[in-house]
Amino acid sequence: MQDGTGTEHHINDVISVETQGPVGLICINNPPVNAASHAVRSGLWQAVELLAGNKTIRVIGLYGHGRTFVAGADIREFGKPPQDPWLPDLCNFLEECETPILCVLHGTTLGGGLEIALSCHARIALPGTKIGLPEVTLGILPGAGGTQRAPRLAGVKAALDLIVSGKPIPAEEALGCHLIDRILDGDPRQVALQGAYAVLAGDLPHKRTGSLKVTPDPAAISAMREHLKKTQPLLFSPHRCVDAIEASTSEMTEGLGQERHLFNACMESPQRAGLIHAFFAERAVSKIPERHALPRPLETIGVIGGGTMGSGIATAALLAGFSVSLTERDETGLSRGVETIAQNLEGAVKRGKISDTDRQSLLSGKLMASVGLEPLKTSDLIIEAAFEDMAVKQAIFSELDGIAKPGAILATNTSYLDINKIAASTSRPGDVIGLHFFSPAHIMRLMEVVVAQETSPDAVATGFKLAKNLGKIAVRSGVCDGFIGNRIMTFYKKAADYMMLDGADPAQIDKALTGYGFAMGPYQVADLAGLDISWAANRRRAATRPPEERYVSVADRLCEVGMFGRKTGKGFYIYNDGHPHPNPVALSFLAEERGVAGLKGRPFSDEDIVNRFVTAMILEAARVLDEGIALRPIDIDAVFLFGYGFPRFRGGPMHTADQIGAPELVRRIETYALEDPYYWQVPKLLHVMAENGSSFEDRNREAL
Ligand code: 3H9
Repeated sequence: MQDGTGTEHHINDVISVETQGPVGLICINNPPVNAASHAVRSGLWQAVELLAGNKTIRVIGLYGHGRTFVAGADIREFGKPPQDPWLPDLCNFLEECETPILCVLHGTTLGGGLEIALSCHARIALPGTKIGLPEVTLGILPGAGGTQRAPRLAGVKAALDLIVSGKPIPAEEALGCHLIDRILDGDPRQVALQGAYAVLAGDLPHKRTGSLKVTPDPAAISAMREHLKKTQPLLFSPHRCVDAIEASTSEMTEGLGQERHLFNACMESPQRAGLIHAFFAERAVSKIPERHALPRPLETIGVIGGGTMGSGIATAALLAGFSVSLTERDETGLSRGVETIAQNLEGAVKRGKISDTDRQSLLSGKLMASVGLEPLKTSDLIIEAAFEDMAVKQAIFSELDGIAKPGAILATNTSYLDINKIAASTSRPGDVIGLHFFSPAHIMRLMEVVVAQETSPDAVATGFKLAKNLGKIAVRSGVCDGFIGNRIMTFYKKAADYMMLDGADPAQIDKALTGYGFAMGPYQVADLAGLDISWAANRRRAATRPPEERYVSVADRLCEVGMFGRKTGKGFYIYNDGHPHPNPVALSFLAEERGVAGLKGRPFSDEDIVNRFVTAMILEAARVLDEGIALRPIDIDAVFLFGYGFPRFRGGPMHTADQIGAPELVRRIETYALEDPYYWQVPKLLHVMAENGSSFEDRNREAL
């Protein structure tokens, strides 16, 4: 950490100081991301006090060791009793320091890290640095002076964009809006030293950000408020961010006071807990029992089937830089697949993901398309996305067994079928795994990695590695009908159908659930996915459906008259002008079905709809957990957050269950059971939790 001639002194485990003539250097070394933990805050305070008290030191250079300068406050400390010094006090202390402090930004200088930098008196970023205030994505606002100092340097409009979007910007843009003073190449320590001498020489001006005045911009403030009202009406913290930035036109101390008040309100909001849970869920899912196994090499990916799923998977693999071999049964299917991939890639160009030249070279250089399985003999990993039928899949896997090279991973994209049976049709069940993508596969972030009885640990590790390469979030699931996501969805979809039969119209159910924060309601989802998809599964399950189970056949009847949802323009809704309008045919089928069941239809409040739907989701999720299909509650949360449009600010179904509490969930289920004792049965796990007062979070903590 030191290669000069000065003296080095460790303040504590994470902060060290060094003197180089008139320059004092402070280094933060708190891997992995130099989060501003209590040790960092107290060590930094002491280091500045030490150097500021040394009359020979005329400038201080502050930098971070490792991959980044401080990436934010330590999120793990949120919700625990605060420990002095607080980050806001530290930032004020840095700003007040008589000795000028130069800060070097590198890596991802985010949140509290940027707030530290803004409190220093000059800032230099290394090329490639990403600079941002992402607090809003965690349900809070920059609470260590960020809402006051960013507008002082960059103006109200730029501060609004940075803080309300939460999106990091490149160093060049930060330079353009004066958040930083210079971009300089080198390692952080060298740049700190060089910058400090520039400050000493008067080449790099230094100033106190808090002493600057903000020019009011009421037009930008009200435009942002209007925008948020339309786009994020349910979220709490974006609106508070605007309030705090508006306060930056006051004196610094007054603005900081206002920021504190608004920050505390965000911290107390349940949305903060939900969003931070979602942040950790995204990272927790990779902590699987197989994480120490060595993934197999991955260069070429084979895809069997050129339908929507197969083409989407091939697109995702191409976009991640893999060579892809697409196969189909015949030329017609193959050209349809290639055409879909070409369209998907065009979409990626439009979204700015790739250039048109990239698109052309992916299509001509990385994609190989052929009829029959033979060309897959060189693929490292083969994903079958053929028709959802056990006999079809077994035939493919048995043929593949004779073609795929030794060590190739044989994956199925089945969404419901028993992977143990598919694996049994090969002589190498250890290589067989489920990789369940979600449609559109090149866009949706979730991928379930389904581990069958004999799947080897390195095959599982390879599935996770593939997900990482594709930019997806992989969740480990055991084998059952529908795995984690579709199994739970099949169950809660019934709760929606029963409410529909008992009196709530599909549009009311969808509206209540989107009002709760779901991206779409169950009937909008069904129309989008295609009613014909569940029609096939419904027919498959019909033979084993117990007589006590209520069954609502509106969707099946729509399929019988050719209404498959969006793809045919009609389903639960009609889409003649691009917008959904209730389909009278669906409503008449519903009325007929109510008549046959002797039901008049009773009113449901939106609250009742949400409670029944979410309770059903939690009920089946508790069973999935108890059976060991999901490793931990947080894995189930990740599935629903990243694959099923569950509102991120609510943290997922299991996090929501903890907010409701097991005793209340048991009470609800027992009440609903008075109407339908077959469907509403309290799962064993919820009974146990209600009795011993434990939570799903307790289970996460034990497992992680
Ligand atoms: C804030 O600053 C509030 C202030 O305004 C006011 C206070 C008063 N804390 O993502 P990765 C962990 S709010 C604790 O896999 P990458 C992470 O959990 C904060 N831990 O790496 C993981 O642990 P594990 C504002 C953190 O390279 C490990 O580091 N800042 C924090 O893909 C590696 O993370 C943010 O919101 C943290 N702040 O991405 C930034 N950050 O290995 C949040 C990370 O045990 N962080 N960890 O699973 C990020 O966006 C990404 O982590 C980052 C690196 C881009 C930095």
